[in-house]
Amino acid sequence: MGYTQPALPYAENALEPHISANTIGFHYGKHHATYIKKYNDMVAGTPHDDLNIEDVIAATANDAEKAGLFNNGAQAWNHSFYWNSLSPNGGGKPSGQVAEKIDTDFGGYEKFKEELANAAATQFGSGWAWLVLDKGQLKVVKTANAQTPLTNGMFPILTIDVWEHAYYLDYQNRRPDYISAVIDELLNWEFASQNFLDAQV
Ligand code: MN3
Repeated sequence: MGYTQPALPYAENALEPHISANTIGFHYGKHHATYIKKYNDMVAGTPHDDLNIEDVIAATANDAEKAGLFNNGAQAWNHSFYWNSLSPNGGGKPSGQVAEKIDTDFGGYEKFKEELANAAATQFGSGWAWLVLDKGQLKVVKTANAQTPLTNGMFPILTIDVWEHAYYLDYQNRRPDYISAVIDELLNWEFASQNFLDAQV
């Protein structure tokens, strides 16, 4: 059935000055679009073409012969989730049920923030840092390359892309500065709250 790139949920310049329109233009318009094109080219005419993308990701995880399909499908999904994890009105402390759960499971927002920033900074090479709900508990995890917590039975709540293409035009080698800007100014807690509620069902 293929996968259609979702519209960016804000203008390309909406995350400035923290992430530039130039970065979003390449990241959404080239990197994400290319993963989706390759995924659609690879899945077309195969038995996997009857499945939605989440099921294709699950079916191809850890299958070396399907690595190309998995990598492009997972990157298509991860990036769609990342665009929604950011908001021009985001950042700072959450409120509501997800905030209470962060207090319970991490011992407060500041400890959560430190753990997320540390995971994002220490992911060696390309990958992702995530807030997930795992067996009823909020956790921070990191994944390499295209890997996604979807295939480990976890519910993603928020993500930060730490591939160099996510920050290099704006921050060059200063990955920690990009991470701080995302956490303090951009994380979309409305999206997180909705994911947290959906994961309870
Ligand atoms: Mn990326």
